[in-house]
Amino acid sequence: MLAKTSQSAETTRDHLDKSFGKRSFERLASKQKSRKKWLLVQPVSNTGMMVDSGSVSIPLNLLMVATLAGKLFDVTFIDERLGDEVPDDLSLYDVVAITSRTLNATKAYAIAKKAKHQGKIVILGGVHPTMLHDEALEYSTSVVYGEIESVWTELVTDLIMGNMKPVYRAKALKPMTSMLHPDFSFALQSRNAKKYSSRIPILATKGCPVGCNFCTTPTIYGKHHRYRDIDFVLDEMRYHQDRLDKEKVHFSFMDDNISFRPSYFTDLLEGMAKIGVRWNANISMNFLHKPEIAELAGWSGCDLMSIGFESLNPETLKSVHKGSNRLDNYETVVDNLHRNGVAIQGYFMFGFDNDSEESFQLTYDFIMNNGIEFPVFSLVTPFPGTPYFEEMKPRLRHFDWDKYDTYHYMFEPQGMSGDKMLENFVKLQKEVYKGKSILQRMRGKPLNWVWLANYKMNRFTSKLRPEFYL
Ligand code: B12
Ligand code: SF4
Repeated sequence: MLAKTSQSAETTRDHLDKSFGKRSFERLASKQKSRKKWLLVQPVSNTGMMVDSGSVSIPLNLLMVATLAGKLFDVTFIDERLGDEVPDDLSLYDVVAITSRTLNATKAYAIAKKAKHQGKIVILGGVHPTMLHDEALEYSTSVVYGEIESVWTELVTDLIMGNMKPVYRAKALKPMTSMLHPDFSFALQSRNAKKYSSRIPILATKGCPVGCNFCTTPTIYGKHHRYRDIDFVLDEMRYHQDRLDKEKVHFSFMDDNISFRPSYFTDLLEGMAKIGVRWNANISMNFLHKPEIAELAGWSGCDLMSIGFESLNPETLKSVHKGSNRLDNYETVVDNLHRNGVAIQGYFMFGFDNDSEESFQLTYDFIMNNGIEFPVFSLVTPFPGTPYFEEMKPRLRHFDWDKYDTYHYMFEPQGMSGDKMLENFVKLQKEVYKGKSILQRMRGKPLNWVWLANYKMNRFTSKLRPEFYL
């Protein structure tokens, strides 16, 4: 029994490191007196905006935690966004582990506080606790900085030894080659699981070398771009095809920026084309101005690319260090994708200091002239831990994490008053999603879920008012 051994924690860790390499996790589990019971929680945010409503995606981040923990411990998985509830009495559990982004940090902390009062070991992970670990430690026993895989050996040893540290932060990130296949049964066993989007989350790469100053990825994962063996990714896809007994399974890549390494990306596309899946992903524009990449993407089953156009204003793009976006390429990128049957979810941000009333008009013209199928508008939000947050801190209107959902007004831009900005922001959304505009943007497009998404947005935007964003 490990907890009573006279070995020092250090020696035990060495032993466990070897065990993880050579022996199975199950072998280690058998060394515990009784399997510890973990409760894993995906909290629902308090925001009133359309973020955690409707069909939500299976949280791959917490699923990875469950997959690792499930090898050694008994795991219960709760996703509050589905309507699952965290019990008031947590006596069934030894460890309560919660994932958190900024928009649900208040909720995560409330659960953590309750669990800590009941004497549980509380572990907080995810982007927000990573960025503000001192704040997160007020509510927890330990905080995991960044990905769990890179600190798992140390964390699990300390847990079994009863010797938890406040912060787990890897000196070096593990290669992704050995990333385990996520075990979806943890998420799918909920009686509310049908509320999950049918698109299956999958990961091929992590990290992004672009370095936008408003994004957390460069801070947490550096500018490295790590990737999994393509065969592992395709194996995981085939597993789901077998599980669901169909070929055209839809996958949603959770990668920060899947296209960064062109040869890896094109090999992956060729692999997917062979097995006949459908997929969508976040992508930066770097290579999409090349017609052959868009052609390969369409041929390999891509039905949607999510692209951060962010702004039509070159000064703004420069100010946020979005070097991958070249305005000259915007129309070519869109045209290349459209010619290959790939729809575009285009992200546009407002509220920058360089924004003027003209920025809204330019964005409207770009969207309408280029038939962007699914435009998403947000307000620029400096997230804690990013260079942009440090820069904007003195000007931020509040630190109410519930409103850090990219749909709240954060600071007065230099180029126009806040009122004017919000008035234009709402007007733009209403214009783009009014019936006539939808018909214009979607002319000739296949009748599928994108029309439905537009219909929902039409209903949502028709009720919008500037004060919703305050
Ligand atoms: C894919 C993605 C999405 C997808 C899927 C989200 C989902 N439900 O999983 C979609 C498009 C739906 C989405 C939506 C949003 N997103 Co998003 N998204 C991402 C992205 C690119 C990857 C996330 C991911 O799944 N990575 C793969 C997993 C396996 O890795 P991971 O998240 O790093 O998880 C590891 C660690 O965090 C850690 N960990 C995580 N949880 C826990 C818990 C415990 C207990 C432990 C020990 C460890 C641990 O271990 C995990 C496994 O390695 C990130 C950028 C990023 N790299 O984080 C932005 C990011 C998370 N999104 C962001 C934002 C702002 C949003 C939205 C608010 C945008 C909007 N207005 O709609 C919504 C919020 C949705 C929600 N309710 O959370 C921000 C959040 C910033 C912040 N500080 O909160 C990020 C960081 C991007 C950025 N701007 O910097 N997003
Ligand atoms: S391109 Fe996307 S993922 Fe990469 S740093 Fe910029 S916002 Fe983050």
